[in-house]
Amino acid sequence: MWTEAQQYCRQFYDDLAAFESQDDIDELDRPSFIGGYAWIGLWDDPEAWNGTMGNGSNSWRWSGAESTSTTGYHYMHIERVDNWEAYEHCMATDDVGRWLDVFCWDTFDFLCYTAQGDQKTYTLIEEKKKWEDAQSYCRINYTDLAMIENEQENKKVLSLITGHKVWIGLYREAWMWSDGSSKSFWKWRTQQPDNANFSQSCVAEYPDHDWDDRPCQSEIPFICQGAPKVKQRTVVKLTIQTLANLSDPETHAQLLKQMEAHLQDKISLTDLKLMLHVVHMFKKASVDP
Ligand SMILES: [Ca+2]
Ligand SMILES: [Ca+2]
Repeated sequence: MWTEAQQYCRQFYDDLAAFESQDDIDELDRPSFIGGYAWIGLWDDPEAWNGTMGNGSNSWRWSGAESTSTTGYHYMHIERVDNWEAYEHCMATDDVGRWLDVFCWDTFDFLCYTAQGDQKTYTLIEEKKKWEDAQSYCRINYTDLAMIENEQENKKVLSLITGHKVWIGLYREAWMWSDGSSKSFWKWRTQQPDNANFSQSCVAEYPDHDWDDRPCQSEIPFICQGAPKVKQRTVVKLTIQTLANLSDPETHAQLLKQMEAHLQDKISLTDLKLMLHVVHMFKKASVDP
């Protein structure tokens, strides 16, 4: 599973591999014996956008605020927010006002709004445009494409648009790198991504380094980035002179406890384990010359 691969890479390396340029790909030393797909760190976590207004870098954003939702309010038709063919990254309403994701290049009537303090006034424009063109129109003539942040505002909207399918001001920038790298470079295989069967939100690369979105549950090899994490071990040697019987378990435990308390004050260790090796030293009897 992709998430298990992510967990593994984070534990033993830095993270799943991210690629921001062709140079990054050229540096990749992919073992030739792995012939099939291997997970990389790119995904489009549905929990950030599927029926929810999340705060991920791939979540829905309001055009009017250039940011994700602060109220979490939405009126999505959840089964229809499905990122069909992996390219439904703009939000329109159906004719009863429920929100669904559609291709940004589709053309619909649209809803602009004007902000006056906390109040929003909505205006229906009956002119079919692509999302981006509708956004430009609203920004020139009003405040922006409609931003709807609570039920009260949605009531105003519903009374205006019933019977129309309209653009509202929601869009998202799909995909995110597990390590937070910027999404500036793409290496998709022809006709990918396609979100086949509405179930592909994790990305694997082929041996030729082209990318394909695949079902996240697939058990396939994966590519981590970063040097392997090595556990650091510090050995401290102490010499103790005592008359106590150190082979007695209770004395042994007591001594360990005291040493631990003593050491924790002096050095900061996250995982302190003490082992006591008892060495009996016998002093040779000195002989007077
Ligand atoms: Ca859809
Ligand atoms: Ca695919």
